[in-house]
Amino acid sequence: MKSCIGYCIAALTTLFSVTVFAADLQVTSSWARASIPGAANGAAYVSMNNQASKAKTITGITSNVSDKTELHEHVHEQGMMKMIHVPELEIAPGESLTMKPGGYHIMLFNLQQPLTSGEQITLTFKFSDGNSQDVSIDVRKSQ
Ligand SMILES: [Cu+2]
Repeated sequence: MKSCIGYCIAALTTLFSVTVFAADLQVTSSWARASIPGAANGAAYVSMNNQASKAKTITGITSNVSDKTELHEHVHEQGMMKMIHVPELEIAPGESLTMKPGGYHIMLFNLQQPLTSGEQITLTFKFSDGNSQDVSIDVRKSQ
């Protein structure tokens, strides 16, 4: 019993330190929208805080459920709401990136199968420093 507790604490400590070391960006909230029947594309929202001492620049996103994945932003243009692809986005040290419907979001193009409430998908963020970070997110009907 005692050795088990010791082992578990050691395992937890290792896990914790590895997580803190690897994750410059701490995910503060995340979800993906459950698919409407027949929809080819999906949307995901991942808010994160840059805990590194340097700026982090997102240069690309991939997912395990779509052919193509892009970071998008909504902009108003001549009275119209329009989505634009954001190829790169810098997050300054200590700053947060907030994604939400009508703002920054991740587009999942050509879903391999509909996203179902309760399942998890994995997004991989790629950064300009060559690092990448996997984020598992829950599929829900709404926020
Ligand atoms: Cu979009």
